[in-house]
Formats: sequence, C-alpha cells, structure tokens
Amino acid sequence: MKTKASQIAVVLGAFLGGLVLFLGAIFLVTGLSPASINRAPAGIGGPFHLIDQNGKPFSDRDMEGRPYLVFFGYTHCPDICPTELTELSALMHTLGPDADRAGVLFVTVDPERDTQAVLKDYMSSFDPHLRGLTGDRAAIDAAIKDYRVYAKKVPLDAGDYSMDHTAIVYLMDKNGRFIAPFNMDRTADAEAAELRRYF
Ligand SMILES: [Cu+2]
Repeated sequence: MKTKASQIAVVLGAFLGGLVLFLGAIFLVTGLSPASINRAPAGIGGPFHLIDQNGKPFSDRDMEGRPYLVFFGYTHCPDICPTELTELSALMHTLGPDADRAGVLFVTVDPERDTQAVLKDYMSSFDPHLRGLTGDRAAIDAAIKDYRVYAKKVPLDAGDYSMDHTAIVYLMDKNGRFIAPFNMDRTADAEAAELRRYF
C-alpha cells in the first residue's frame, strides 16, 4: 500500500509534468523559446492600419486604454474560426456592460476574399463587440508578420482554396502590448475574470 507522502508526490509530479507540457506547447505554438518570452514579451503584435467591417480605418490606436483579444482567421473557415468567434461572442456577452471596456479583433488572413462587404455580412452572426478587420495584402501581411502568425493557402478542387492558420487568441494589454496567449478552454466567466484584470 502506498503511503500518503508517496501519493502526494505522484499527484504533484503529474501536475508539474502537465505544467511543463502545457508551457512547452505554448512556446511551440508561438514559436518562442522561454528565454525570448522573458526577454521580449513585446515581440508579438505592434501597430497596424486596417479597415473594419463598416469600411472605417481601424488601427491599434483605436484600442488604446482597453485590453483586447486578437484572432486571425478567414470567413470561409469551416470550423475553427466560427467556433472561436462563437466562444469570443459568449465571452463578450458574459462581460455585459464591461464589454465596452475590452474588445475582440478578428483579422482576416484571406483579404482577397474577405472584403469589407463579406466581413460585414460574416460578423453580423456574432456579438457586435467583435470587430472584423481586413486591408490590402501588404497591411495584412505586416500584421501577420508582427503577430508571428502562420497562414498558408491550401489549394482545393476547382481553383478553390482553404487557409491553414495559427489559431491562437492573443491577449493584449491596454497599451497594445502582448501579454500571453488567451486560454479559451475555460468557462466564459473565468475568461471574463481574466480580461477584467487588465481594465
Ligand atoms: Cu479558421
């Protein structure tokens, strides 16, 4: 029979092992080593100049004073984007009136198809606090590079294509600095509580 101490050691070991795996996974998906995260947490993100779904110019300055979440994707996405945007909508709904003190930016990695009109139609399915952003190829490429997003065209039949893309939700503080990947595998209440810490 195991002693109490050895049981605790096993549980603790499993927990620490899980933590190492979890952190390792974050560093893998963000493409950063732990050392570079410590040195340069501001290495992700940066100024951008895009167009929102209503056709208005939108830049990082428009989020000044509010923490926000950034997610890259595209409207033709069959699963990940609609799921993520639905969960982000639930988060904004949970924030209630506080949703105005935060924001969610959905940046297209497929500006050729995701025109302002297409984005406007697509975003109407989600919470109004979600802002869809597009722009010319150069502006989108600059945002993709600054956020270290992976986005690649995958040809399908008949000239059609899908996009492989990074599915990280980036948590930015009210000065536009990257804090950490935002964990969406939680209840909307837990997510809202974390976002409120950065108001
Ligand atoms: Cu997607």
